[in-house]
Amino acid sequence: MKKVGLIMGSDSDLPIVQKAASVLKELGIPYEAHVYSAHRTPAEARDWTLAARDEGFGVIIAFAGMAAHLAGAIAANTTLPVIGVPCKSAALDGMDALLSTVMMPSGIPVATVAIDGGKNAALLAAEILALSDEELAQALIARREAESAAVLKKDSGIADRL
Ligand code: RP5
Repeated sequence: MKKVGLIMGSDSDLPIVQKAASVLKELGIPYEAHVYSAHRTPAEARDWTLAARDEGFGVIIAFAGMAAHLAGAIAANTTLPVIGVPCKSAALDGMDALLSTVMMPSGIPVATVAIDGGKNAALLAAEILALSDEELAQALIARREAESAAVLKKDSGIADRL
């Protein structure tokens, strides 16, 4: 199976990266994590990205806060699918990173998930890999069914809580 690259702009993004890593682990998807900043280590971020396809990566998830250009900078150097996770910071509550990540100019796509949306980023990466992996596709269907069952269980108990 192809690997997922988890690239964070700073280790302060780690709690959001952990949300993604735990979903990938649960689904048995191999991943590799790095701290590469688009502005502090642009050469390392570029070199890793240029080698990613040959190294067996199928999807890259980029996590960054503030003026978050990491996902876009990575997407500029690969045609692998790049998922951007805007990370919340103190000043603007993540709106800065959300807009910086989602408003990519035409031609270089970044699939942006919610602010601090590490879990959905991993699930989206899994869905992309599942296009060519039937076992993973079935695991995602089973996961959805378990989530539906959990909601229906809450539904059947809600009257007792009112
Ligand atoms: C971004 O700036 C990082 O992705 C992080 O979310 C934010 C703060 O970085 P540090 O101050 O932790 O280095 O580049």
